[in-house]
Amino acid sequence: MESSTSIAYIALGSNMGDRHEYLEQAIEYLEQHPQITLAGKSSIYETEPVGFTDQDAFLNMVIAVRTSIRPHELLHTMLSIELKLGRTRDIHWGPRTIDLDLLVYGDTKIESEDLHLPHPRMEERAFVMIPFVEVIAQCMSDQERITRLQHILEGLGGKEGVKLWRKAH
Ligand code: PH2
Ligand code: MG
Ligand code: MG
Repeated sequence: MESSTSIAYIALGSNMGDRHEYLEQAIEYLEQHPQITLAGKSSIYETEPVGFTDQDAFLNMVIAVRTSIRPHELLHTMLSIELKLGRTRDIHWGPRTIDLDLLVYGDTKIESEDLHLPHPRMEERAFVMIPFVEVIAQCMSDQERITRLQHILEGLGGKEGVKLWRKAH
């Protein structure tokens, strides 16, 4: 791996078919990329659908990866994995085999048409913040940032819709 690497955080979600298998397969595909290594993994949570509520419950988790590829190339890799795992885009916010969202890429800030970093709505979503805070505590040494995120999480609504499904070991 090249010397210049960053830690990126990716949210995974599935609410169709074998949800757990889709999460596992997505992680496997990411790890197959020669410039991506897994750096951390949250527990898996079963979560009530947010936004479009007339759909099945999700499994959600967050992973950390160490990578030397740039944010847009990482996003492209994630989109191609979604396609390989049968993702279609029929209903906005509707059911999906797998959804991979890039949350954070190091300290990079991006505002482009297809990519906003950090993810602009992540701090409003308990199904993202609960696993995110769990995994950053494994991977980040920036205690100030961790504490700030823990405070946001404390004040966040919708946490009752997020239940531990499989604890990370
Ligand atoms: N993703 C959405 C919309 N609503 N709700 C839950 N619980 N989990 C998700 O991953 C999710 C959602 C759009 O990406
Ligand atoms: Mg999403
Ligand atoms: Mg998405």
